[in-house]
Amino acid sequence: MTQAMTLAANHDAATTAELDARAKAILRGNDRGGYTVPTEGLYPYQWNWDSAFAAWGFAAFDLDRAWVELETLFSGQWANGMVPHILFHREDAGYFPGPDVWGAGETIPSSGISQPPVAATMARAIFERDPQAGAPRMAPLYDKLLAWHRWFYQHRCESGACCITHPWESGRDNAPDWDGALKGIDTSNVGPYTRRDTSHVNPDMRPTKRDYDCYITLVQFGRACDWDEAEILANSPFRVADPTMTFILLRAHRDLKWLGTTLGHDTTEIDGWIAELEAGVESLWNDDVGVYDARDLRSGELAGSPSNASFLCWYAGVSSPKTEARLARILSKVTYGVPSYDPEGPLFDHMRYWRGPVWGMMNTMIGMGLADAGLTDLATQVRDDTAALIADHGFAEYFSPLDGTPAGGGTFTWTAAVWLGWASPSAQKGA
Ligand code: 9WN
Repeated sequence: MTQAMTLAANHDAATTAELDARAKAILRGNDRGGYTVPTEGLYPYQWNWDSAFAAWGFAAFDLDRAWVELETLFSGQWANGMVPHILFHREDAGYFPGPDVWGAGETIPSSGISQPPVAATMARAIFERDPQAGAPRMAPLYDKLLAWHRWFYQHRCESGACCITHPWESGRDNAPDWDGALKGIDTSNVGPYTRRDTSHVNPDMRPTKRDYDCYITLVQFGRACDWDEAEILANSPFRVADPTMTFILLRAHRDLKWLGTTLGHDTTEIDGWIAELEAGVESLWNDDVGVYDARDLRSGELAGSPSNASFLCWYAGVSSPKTEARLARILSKVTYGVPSYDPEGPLFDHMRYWRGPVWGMMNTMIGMGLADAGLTDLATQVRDDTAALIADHGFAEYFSPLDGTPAGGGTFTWTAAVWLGWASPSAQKGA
């Protein structure tokens, strides 16, 4: 029994039913009418991959609301197929950078970049709960998902890996994966701005000032290009192939193909995308560090960052015995897996955002992948660690892998969704 499992077994603070009820109340409480904010205050808008997880969480108790979440997300889709990483439905001074800084959006003011495409995978899971009722909702959504996946193929896939044009696009904002690529960015013209995140949460748990200068410089660059992908591709100082994006997109393609086949569509185009990513993903393997790694497409260099993105390989249907051993080792070093960065790595920081803390929704994808691959012991360990973390430390945005200290925002949507959809003992009974 791992340390986390022992903690879970011992805890008597709340029953499963109480935790299920709390998780549902968090989703309801973060519901702003058709979309769910990640958490009150810190993130007052609709975020892309958060919303896909929210939809899946709602599906545990309100299928109609689950479909509405995805429908609202795709109502902000651009004509070129891109689905933005933030939809600014209603202005809120509590978040920076807001719509005035991004200067983007078509039907709805939005950011100018995307986020990891978990939506097809979550749409499939929701559809499978009740295919008959879901069919009229899934049919129009399928076309929109297909257009988004085509956008990834056209604008983000290079040599078989999926890249990002901004650290925020990966969803792992300040992961050490981007440190090298960000080093050369000149931020001297960024101008004055006021961050809002550090007034909501402890700055030590957030990206640094230098990180933010780079983030805002890249937003200003994209806006100066009028968010034209060809111009961004040609001239952006930041273009990095990302294991998170690559594995999540590969998995999403497989689920989209399943949906297309089920709905009676020709999926030949998707087959081509799958074949390219299957072949290309190995270009991200870093044999020196023993992980799937980020690669700076400007310099060609691998980042040398042992992050939890590497453990998404099974979720994408990619088997990797070396990665199994690495995961087992990392889990043996922490109280709660899976840390976002190897605790034995030089940059490990147990409370700083994507440089060490555990994220429940990453664990969910890792755990699901392990289960699909038949790696039952590891899958169970990752799920039990996640359940113990939430049961003992609440529904926080992220947590210390060393002692479970909750960090970032509280009453967090995707943590509640992860509980309802996967980590809760009641989710396992229903599975
Ligand atoms: C920038 C909403 C989002 C998540 C990201 C997470 C964080 C935003 C921020 O919050 O990023 O997109 O302002 O820090 O890194 O994964 O989608 O929960």
